[in-house]
Amino acid sequence: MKKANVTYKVIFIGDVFTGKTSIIRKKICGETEKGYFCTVGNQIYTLENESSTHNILLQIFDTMGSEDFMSLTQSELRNSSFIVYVCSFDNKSSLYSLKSKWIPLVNEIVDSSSFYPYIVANKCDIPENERCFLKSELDELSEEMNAKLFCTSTKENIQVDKLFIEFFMDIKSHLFTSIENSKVRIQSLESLKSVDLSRSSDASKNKGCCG
Ligand SMILES: Nc1nc2c(ncn2[C@@H]2O[C@H](COP(=O)(O)OP(=O)(O)OP(=O)(O)O)[C@@H](O)[C@H]2O)c(=O)[nH]1
Ligand SMILES: [Mg+2]
Repeated sequence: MKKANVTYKVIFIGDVFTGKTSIIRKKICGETEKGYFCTVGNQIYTLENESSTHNILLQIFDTMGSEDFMSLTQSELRNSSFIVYVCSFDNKSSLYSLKSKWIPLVNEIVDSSSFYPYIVANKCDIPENERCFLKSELDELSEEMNAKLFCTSTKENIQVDKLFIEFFMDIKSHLFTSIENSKVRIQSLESLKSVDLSRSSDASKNKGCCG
């Protein structure tokens, strides 16, 4: 049986220098960024995976963290199945920005039930005593938002693969639920049909009674 093709969009957002590009390129190209090259324009990468019934294509949008380009990012948020909020352990304000800027921006544009929120705290190779915020602050935020939390390091290759595997796991369970839902829909349509039939026989009975 030919498998159906499905495409899901993932968008990485967050302040400059948090490591959005590094995370994506670590997974897609296997490379660790040596220097800093600020992203210019939204870059799109693709990643494929299969389930027993579908070929799944992940379209990954790498955005610019700079305030000047927020309108470009804004237009890409729509139709995203996954929104990944990125902050980094070397910068306290990158976490603060998620709360004050990025999360409100998303809430303004898209319905919270239309995507899976993820929080990524990058640069977890930085020793705990040198980090600019505590893991407990992330736990609190992820719980509040019902978001999955990943602490990644592209430098030491920590949790980068796991993050992308999790997208596919969510997609597979979503697809499975949709298939199950469509089965339920078919079943309920069948039961509706039998209700309709009995109603029409009732109606004809009534008609006979009144006529
Ligand atoms: N220590 C450490 N540094 C990292 C890690 N990931 C990325 N970096 C460094 O952080 C800097 C910023 O990385 P980028 O991936 O370019 O950041 P960005 O979020 O894409 O930045 P913009 O495109 O400007 O929004 C670079 O110098 C990277 O080498 C990490 O896991 N650990
Ligand atoms: Mg970038």
